[in-house]
This record gives sequence, structure tokens and C-alpha cells, in this order.
Amino acid sequence: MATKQKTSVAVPSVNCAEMQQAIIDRLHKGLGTDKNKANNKAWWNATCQAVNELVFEKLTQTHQNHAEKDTRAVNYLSLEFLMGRLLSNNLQNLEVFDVTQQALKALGKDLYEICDEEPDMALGNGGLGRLAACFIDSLATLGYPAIGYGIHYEHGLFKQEFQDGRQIERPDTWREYGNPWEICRPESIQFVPLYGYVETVYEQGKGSRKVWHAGQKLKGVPWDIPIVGYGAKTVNILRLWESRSHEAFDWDVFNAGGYVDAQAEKSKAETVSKVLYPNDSTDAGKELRLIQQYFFCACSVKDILRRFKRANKEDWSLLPEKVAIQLNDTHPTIAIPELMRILIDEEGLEWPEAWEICQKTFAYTNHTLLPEALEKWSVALFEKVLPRHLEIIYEINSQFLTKVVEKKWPGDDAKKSKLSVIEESQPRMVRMANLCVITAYKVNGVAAVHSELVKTDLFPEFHELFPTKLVNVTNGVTPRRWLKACNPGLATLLDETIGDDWVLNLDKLKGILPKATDSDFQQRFMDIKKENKMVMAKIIKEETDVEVSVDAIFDVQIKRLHEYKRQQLNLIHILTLYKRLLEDPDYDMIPRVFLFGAKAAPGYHMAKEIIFALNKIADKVNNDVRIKDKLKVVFLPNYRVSLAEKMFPAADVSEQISTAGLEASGTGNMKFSLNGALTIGTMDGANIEMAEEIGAEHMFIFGLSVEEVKALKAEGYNPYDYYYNNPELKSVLDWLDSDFFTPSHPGLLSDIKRSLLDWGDEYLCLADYESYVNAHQAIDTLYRDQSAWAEKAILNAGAMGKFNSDRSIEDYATKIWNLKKFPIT
Ligand code: GPW
Repeated sequence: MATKQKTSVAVPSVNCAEMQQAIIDRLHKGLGTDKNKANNKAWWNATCQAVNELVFEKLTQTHQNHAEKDTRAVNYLSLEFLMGRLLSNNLQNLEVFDVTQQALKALGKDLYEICDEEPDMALGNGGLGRLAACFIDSLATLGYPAIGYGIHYEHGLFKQEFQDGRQIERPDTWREYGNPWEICRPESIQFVPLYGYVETVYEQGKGSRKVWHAGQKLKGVPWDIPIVGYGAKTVNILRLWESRSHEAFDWDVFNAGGYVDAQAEKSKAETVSKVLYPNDSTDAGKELRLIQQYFFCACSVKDILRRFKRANKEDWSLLPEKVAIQLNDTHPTIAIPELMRILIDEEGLEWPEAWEICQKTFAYTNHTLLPEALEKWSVALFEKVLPRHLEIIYEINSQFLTKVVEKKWPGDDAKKSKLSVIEESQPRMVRMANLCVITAYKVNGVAAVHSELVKTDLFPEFHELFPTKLVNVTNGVTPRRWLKACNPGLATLLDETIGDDWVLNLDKLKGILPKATDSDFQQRFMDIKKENKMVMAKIIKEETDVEVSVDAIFDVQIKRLHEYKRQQLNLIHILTLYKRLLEDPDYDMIPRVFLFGAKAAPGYHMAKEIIFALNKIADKVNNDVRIKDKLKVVFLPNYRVSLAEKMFPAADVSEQISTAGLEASGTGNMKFSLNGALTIGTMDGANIEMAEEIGAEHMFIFGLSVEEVKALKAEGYNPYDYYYNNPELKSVLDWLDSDFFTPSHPGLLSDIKRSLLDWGDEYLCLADYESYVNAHQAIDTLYRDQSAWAEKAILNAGAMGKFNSDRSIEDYATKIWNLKKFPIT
């Protein structure tokens, strides 16, 4: 396709006829079909291939530009990249969406239907993986040299189905029919050793060196996904490693076992990148997970060093100038001892030099304070899988304890045992977060309150030792996907009102604040919301057969199912309304549709019970004619990025109700507000900064603060105090023991009541209940005044400038990476 330069941006511009021709060409020459035979999948594939012609050109230019200038780059190591679909995003970022829509229309095809053919690339669990996806979009958009490194999982996050209200997991098969976006790079294959033993080799006059004799070797095959920045001034890559067996090695070792055993070994090697672990914020502690982590870190570190060596020969002291490695949580921590191992064992550097390089190269992002999420590996497992790395970790730890901790707190063994990388428990464990904090030159939390808690509660001693190491970078989301692409109605209204450059400068949204009281603008804003709700209502009908009215308040909680996120608090509020309606059929309330989307980790019992309970309550409520459609409850199955793109624009109310101090940041909270929903939320994570930007009076803030939570826990929290003091709460909880929601099976929902009473209500649902119910009452009151509601919705959207991932990335670039932009000109 011919590409021309537009005046302001380096976007390849094509006209409608050229795009039509390109798509038809790809049907013929790329897929061996034609427009009469092609189904929508083929049209999707052909459209992607046509788009790739534009993408690859910019990819090559970017690559050449970076190589020529030998730019410093950031390497973002993450076990998760929750990309979702790429076609509509790439069309938007190349600014060829409209022209492609026209081209397909002329060919008798609807672009939105074609986009719906694309399977979600669900290589992540939730917020952490989606953040990585937003960050690589922003890095490319801003023109920063960056590579995302991750795993090419054959199966991403499981597909969720409900059977009699219970979650069933099915394998995700996103690549079953190929993936037009990825490019295999056999020229960059890497080999990864595992298991075996370490030999100390003594050489005369030279002292000793370590040789790791691996028991197994994996082959890592890289697949590159081009990441198109908005305006296409940069196309970076996401490099995902697929594991294969190392054939040559198989034949040597498994000759005696012959062909069949070699095949078995092959499939064992391939299991490494087979499936994403479905745990969110909990440590699975499984051997295969450790191998996944090491596999992708080893491949990535080798890839980074290969590129470095090509440009800088072997002047290793330059490494920290050329390379920044960001660890997305502790999942890629093993990259630290891996870099040490390569520098010392393979490149022959002395320990002090290698250690200095490591300390200047790695930075670490912490995403949680939850103890169950802090990764630990048993020393025995480490010794078996990565014996040389364990030795290196011991040495790092011993030098840290003797040189740093002993100097600061002489003779204080309690400090040493708290800060040690090795936990002297039974069995002994390796604490990955401690290794990260000891090594990294910067450690960041993901929202202001979270970063403060990292300093005061999680790592106070480390903060004393390294007073400038712990910093904050508040999360953000990309406005390209989470406004422009998912909410075209609102995007157009913004273009018309404040000009179209808000997409690259979200602070411009402030421009709509003066319009908040303008009744015409309010009307247009609310009309767009209603249209988005109509789209959602159709999806609800198709997916669940429930009919909902778009005049009802759409009250939405979409996020992973976790007790700390408190879907169960939402549940008991729904029961409260239901009970009021049953007791008084004329109970005055604006009709409410409670929408849920959430996957539970397959082994998380209580999370699955909450899903089951919500589904059972939905069955009952939605079919109860007595309440005259004032209440609907819908749990949409298989929540994922592409469904989220429909739900955020259709929401009136955003549920952000975690126990204060436990949600590190949250990012869904930002997406809702950006799309004009009002938040009911606790003073937690980024909600606090949102309240600063929006004005707390334009949100429905409720519940205990971080300090109040601490105080209540310290004085001894007893949920029964709340149960016995609030008759409505008591009756709602007792309801769960009956067979009302599970006819002829009393007690099926009792575990939820037990967790909130007998098991201590760890997340203080009952303490926040009354305040939550009152906040919902305030929502009901405000919604009766549509103009007042619209005003607040506009004030919310207009105040979201700060929460875009371009700002987060600029913060990282200046505070942590010291990174410069190199867009193609
Ligand atoms: F536990 N987060 C997540 F910190 O989605 F590793 N998965 C995870 O496993 C972890 C954190 C981990 C989330 C946080 O819960 C959320 O508050 C935050 O907004 C998000 O990471 C991005 O920082």
C-alpha cells in the first residue's frame, strides 16, 4: 500500500480504495479465498494482514532508528500482558479506523462485526496484566524505546462458564486458528538450562570458578507482537517466549530410551509455556510456575545482552547506561541472579563489578501488600531447579546482612532475620520481594497511599536503610482503548467540544468542566450514556436472557473475585434492597440493575461461593414479579477485556469498595470515571487521588479509612457487634441460612454468612455495611435529579486527566528509567 506523510503526525495514510484493494488482496494472496467464499473470520484475518502492511513498515523504521542511535531502552519484564483484541486498537492508533470502516462497508461488511471475530489475547489475570498492556501502548505512543518481555502461553486465562450458578473453567484457545499479529523470530532463539548440579573448578593461579551442569535444557522461541503507538511514530515490540524441547539435547541424553521417551521429554518441555496460572494476588508456589518464571527471564536477559553486546562490544560497565529492566511485581525476580550468573560465570566478571551493574539495572514495582501474594519459594525447590541461582542468592544475602544491615544495626539479629532473603522457617523459604528491594535502584508502589504503606508497613526497615529507594508512580490507563475506541459516542462529543488532541493530552479533558452545568451538553452526555446502555442491555439479553430497562441505574462491579475486593458486601446490600421491596412493594427506589463480571481463581473456595450466591440471588430476584422490575441482578459470564470495553461505557455507578489499605491502586476505577460513571468507593488505592482530582463531594465515598481500619483491628474487631446492633443486617445474613435462594437445599449459601461472622470477617464488611447502604441511598436520591447527576458525571470524566498511562510512563521515565524519546520523524 502507498503511504503518505500527514502534516502533523507520521501516520501512514491510505484512502478507502487502497484499503479495499489491500483487504481483497490479502483474501486472495494471503488466505487463498475470495470475497464470495470468505466467512467473517477470514475477513478479520485479511483485514489484520492489510493493517500489518502499515504496521511492519513502521516497525522496521523504528527498529532501524533505535539501532542507529543505539538508544537506551526499558525492558518491561512481566509474566502477564492482558492485551485483549488488537484490530480496532491498531486501526485507531494508525488513524485508519474510519477509512477501513468505509472500505469494508463498500465490500458489504461491518467493521464492528469483523472486530468481534477476534479472540481476546488474555495472557493475564487482571489489573497487573492489563496495566502492562496499557504501559506498552503508552511507551510506543510517547516514542520511548521499549520492549515488553513475557510468555507466549498456549492457553491464556480460562474461559468461564456457569453450570447451575457455579463457575466452570474451560481452556482458552486464543491461537487455535493462528494469530495474524505475531511474527516468529527463529533467529533469536535462546536456550535455557534447568536442574542439575554445580561444580567448583579450581584452576591453577586463577582461583576457582563455578560450572553449572544442567540436567535439562529448554529452547525458547520468540514471537513478536508489534505495538503501535498512537500516531504511529513508534512501533515497539512485545516479545513472548514459547518453550520447546531442545532436540539435540534430547537425542544425547535419551538415546537409550529411544524415540518414545524423547517424545515424552519433548511434551514436558512444551508444558512450560502451556498455560497461564490463573491466580490473581495469590502465590501458587508450584514448581512449574518457578520454571515459567526462570524460562522467560533467562530468555529475556540473554536477548537483552545479545543486543547490548552487538552495539557495545563487551564494555559491561556501559550496561546500566543502555539498559533498564523493570520487574512487574516479584514474578520476574529470578532475572536478578540470572544476570549475576551470566556476568560472573559466563562473561568472567568479578563479583563486585557484576553486583554494581545489577544494582544499577533493575527496578521493581510492588503491586500489593497482601501477605498471601508475596512470593516465596522453598529453598529445597530452588536447590533442585536452579542450584547455581541459590548459591548466588546466598552470596547476595550474606553480603547484604554483613555489610549493610550489620553496619546500620550492629548485633541486631531480629533485624537481620526480618530483612534476610532467606526466611528461617520450616521449610526454609526464599523471599523474592526482599531480593528485589535489596537489588533494585528504585522500588515503586502504584498509588500514593499504597506507596506510603510500602514504606511504613511493608518495608519500614528497608526504607530506613535506603531512604530514597522507595517511590510512587500512580497507575493510569490508556485513553486510546478505554475512551476513544470503546466509547465512540463520547469520544466524538469530546472532539467537537474540546478538539481531538485530548487523546494525546488527557489533561485537556478539563475543557469540559465549564460545560458541566450546560443543559444541552448534559443532554448529549446522557444520551450517549443511554445508547451505550442499550448496547449493553442487548448483550445482557443475549448472554443471560434477562431483560433490563435502560432507565434503571446500571450499577457495575467488574474485577477479579476476591474477598478483599468485597463483592460480598455488594451482595448483602442487594439483599437489603430486595428485603425492603418484599416487605413494602411500594418501597420507593429508582430501578437498579446490579451487574457483575468476575473470574475466581479455580482453587479459591470462598470466591467461588460468592459467584454461586450471586447467581442464585439473581435467579430469584429476576423472576420475582412482586418487586416489579425494580431490581435486577446479572452476573455476566467470562468477564474479559472485550466485554469490559462494552461495560465501562454503559455504567452509571462504579463499585470500588475494597477494604481501605488493601487495593494497591485499582485501574477499573479510572476507566469508569473516564466514561462518566459515578464512583461508590472507599478511601483506598487510587480512589483517594481520584477524590482529590474530582472532589470527594462528587463521589460516594463511604467506610473506614486506612487509619480507622488499623485502629479497629488493633482494638479487636468483632463482627457480631454489628450483627446484633443492626436488625436489617442480621435479617439479611440470616436469610443466607435459609433455602429461599436454593429451594430445598437450605444452607448452601451459609459459608458466606459464616465467613462474615464466625470466621472473623477479615475484610470488615460488616463494619462498613451501614455506611455503604447510606451511600447507595444517596445515589438513589441524586439520580432522581438527572441534571444534577449529569453534572457530576461530566465533572468526573473531566477530572480524569491525571489517570492516563502516558502520565504514568512519563513518571517512570523521569523518576526511574532516565529514558529519552526517539520517535521516528
Ligand atoms: F499480587 N494486582 C493484580 F500484586 O492484578 F501481584 N494481580 C496481582 O497478582 C497483584 C496485583 C499482585 C493488581 C492490584 O491488585 C491492583 O490494585 C493494581 O491496580 C494492579 O495490580 C496494577 O497495579
